[in-house]
Amino acid sequence: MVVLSQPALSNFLLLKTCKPTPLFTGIPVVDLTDPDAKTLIVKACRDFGFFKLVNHGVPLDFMANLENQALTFFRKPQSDKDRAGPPDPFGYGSKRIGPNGDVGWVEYLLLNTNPDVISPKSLFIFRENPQIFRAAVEEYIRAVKNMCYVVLELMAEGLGIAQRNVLSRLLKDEKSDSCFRLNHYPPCPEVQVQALNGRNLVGFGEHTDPQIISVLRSNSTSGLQICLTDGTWVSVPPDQTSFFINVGDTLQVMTNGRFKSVKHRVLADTTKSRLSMIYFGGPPLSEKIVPLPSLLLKGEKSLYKEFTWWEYKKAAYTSRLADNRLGPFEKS
Ligand code: GA4
Repeated sequence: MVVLSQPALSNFLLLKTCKPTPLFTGIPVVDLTDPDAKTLIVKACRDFGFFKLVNHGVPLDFMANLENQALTFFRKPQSDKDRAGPPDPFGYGSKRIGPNGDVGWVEYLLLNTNPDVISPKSLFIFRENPQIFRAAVEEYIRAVKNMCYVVLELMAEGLGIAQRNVLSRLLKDEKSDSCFRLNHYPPCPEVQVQALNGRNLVGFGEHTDPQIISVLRSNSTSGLQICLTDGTWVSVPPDQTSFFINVGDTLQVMTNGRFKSVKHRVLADTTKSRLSMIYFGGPPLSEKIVPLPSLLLKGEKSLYKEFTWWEYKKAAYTSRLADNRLGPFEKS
């Protein structure tokens, strides 16, 4: 990976670049109305830690509305947007990701998914057109959460677990520590395209998501890449009508490594802007993260030390994006 240091791009950032790869045609697709959905979900989570979900039942209007509202926010003058920051962790952020020096060609809004907790900053985010933007976020999140419960219940069934809600209960819990992110990747500046020499700016560097599950929807601009189990990076063909589901680190532990949290990253486009919205479903802070007992075969031991979601999250926030965050929690 080449490091590009261009004062014209920014006077303080070292932005990475990356070679785009051809669009991959092998992404598993799960139709939520298919009687076989549970089997296909489990297979995709084992083989890829990732799949595309179609016939999901979330109205396309909800996606389009939120996309429009988000773009209205991101088109505001920088000084207006900055008043909704910094992201500590919720609020508006630009180029800096997390607290430990990661950067990317991205601006974003990180929000709590609990509508009862309205921080002064989110009040600011929603200040202009409050009803419209806030309602669009809430309507979208409500629908995506419900769909996500269905996916997690099918997943439990597919894993042969009698207690269908063993995973979904963690997200349904009123103390569920879930969050929501709107990412805007502006096109790479015209003057820089030549300097990039066929490479793209990294919008969001490679990482795995710490939570149980992530549900992503983007506009029709490509950029998302996932890392296959053999280490190859492939580009995910965008589909604005579908969702992309990621296995997170917590689900990897709860399945004792049967599912792998998928490494992914986003490259900025040279001409089009990319807008993505991601719901990160996490458990309550006090939840002990251990393999699901009903999944363990006779004599099978946990591959991981015991920890709570709070302990994992604390450790995650002292890590860099590309770190192997589960490493220190693996039993030697
Ligand atoms: C990755 C997944 C989610 O976007 C996120 C990210 C968080 C942040 O942007 O503040 C983190 C990153 C994410 C993992 C490691 C830490 C925390 C940035 C970072 C360097 C909101 C999350 O929960 O973890």
